Amino acid sequence: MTDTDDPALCDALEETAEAIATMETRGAATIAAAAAEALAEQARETDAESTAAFRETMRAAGRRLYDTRPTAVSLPNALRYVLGRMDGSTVPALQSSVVEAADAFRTRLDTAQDELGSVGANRLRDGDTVMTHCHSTDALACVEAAVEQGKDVSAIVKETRPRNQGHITARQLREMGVPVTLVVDSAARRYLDEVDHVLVGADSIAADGGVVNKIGTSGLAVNARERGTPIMVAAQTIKFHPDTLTGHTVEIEMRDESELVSDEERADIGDIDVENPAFDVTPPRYVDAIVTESGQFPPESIVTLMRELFGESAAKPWEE
Ligand code: RI2
Repeated sequence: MTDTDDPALCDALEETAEAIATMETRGAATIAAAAAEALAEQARETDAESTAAFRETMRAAGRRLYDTRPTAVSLPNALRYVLGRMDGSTVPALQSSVVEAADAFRTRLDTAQDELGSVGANRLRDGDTVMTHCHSTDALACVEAAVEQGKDVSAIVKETRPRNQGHITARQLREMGVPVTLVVDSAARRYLDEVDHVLVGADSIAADGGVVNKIGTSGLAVNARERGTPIMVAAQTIKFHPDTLTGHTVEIEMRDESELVSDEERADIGDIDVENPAFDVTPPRYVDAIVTESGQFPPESIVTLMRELFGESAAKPWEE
C-alpha cells in the first residue's frame, strides 16, 4: 500500500502494482515491461504543477511498484532505467523524458529476448528434449528460435506447484508445435534420463553466478547434475542483481499459505505450520551455462559482465 505521506498515484499505476502483487502479471520480463509502462502512464496523467512535485510523484510511483514483489530484480532494474533518465527543467519535459525512457526500455527488452533466444537455440540440437520448470518467456524464446531454425524439439514440462505455471508453458509450447509431456514436479528425476537439457529462466542472477528461480529449480539442478544432464539458464541481463556485487543477498519472496492449502483443508488437517517460499537459489556449480542477449556465459564469469553493466553499485532513484 502507498505510504500516507506519498502523493496520490494514477489508477493505471495502482492497477499495475496490484496485478504484479497478485501475480496476474507475472514472469520477471513481463513484470519489468509492465512497471515501465505504468511509470509512463503516471507521467502522462500527472497533475503535478511543479517539477519538484512531478519528481516526488514519480519516486512515489517507483516505491509503490518496488514494494510489490521482492525477488525479481527486473522490477527495480526497470525503475532504475526509467527514473534514472527522468530529466528536464519543465513538467512537460520531465513527462516526455519518462515516456521516452519507458518506450526505449520496452523495446530493449523485446530485442534482448529475441537475441537471447538465438543464442539459446544454438545450444539445442535437432531432436533434443528439454525439461522445463515454471514458465519463463526467456526460456521459451530459446525453444521458439530453435523451432524457427527448423529443429524438432520436444518438452517434458513440470507442472510447478503451487501455482502450476507449467500449464502456461505447456500451452505456449503447443502453440509452437512442440510435443509436450506434462509431469508432476516429483516425477522430474524419473524422466531426466530422457532429457538433453534442463532449460529454466531466472528471476535474479547473483554476482557469484547463483540463479534465483522458482522454488524447485535447485533440486532439479542437483538431480540433473547427478544424471549428467546439462542445465541451461535463459536470463536477460536485466535479471542481474546489482546489489549482490556489494555483498547483499537476494530476498526470497514468501507467498500466502493459502496457495498450498485451503483454509478448509488446513482446519481438517489440524494445527500445522505452512511455509510457501516462491523461489530458491541454485549454486553456480550446478549450472552449465547462463544464456543472455550478450552471449552465453559460465556462471562464474557473470560477475565481470555485471561490473561492466552496473559498475560497483546501483542507484535507487525511487529513494532519493
Ligand atoms: P521470464 C517466474 O516467476 C519464474 O520463476 C520464471 O522462471 C521467471 O519468472 C522468469 O520469467 P513468477 O513470476 O522473465 O512466476 O523469463 O513467480 O518470463
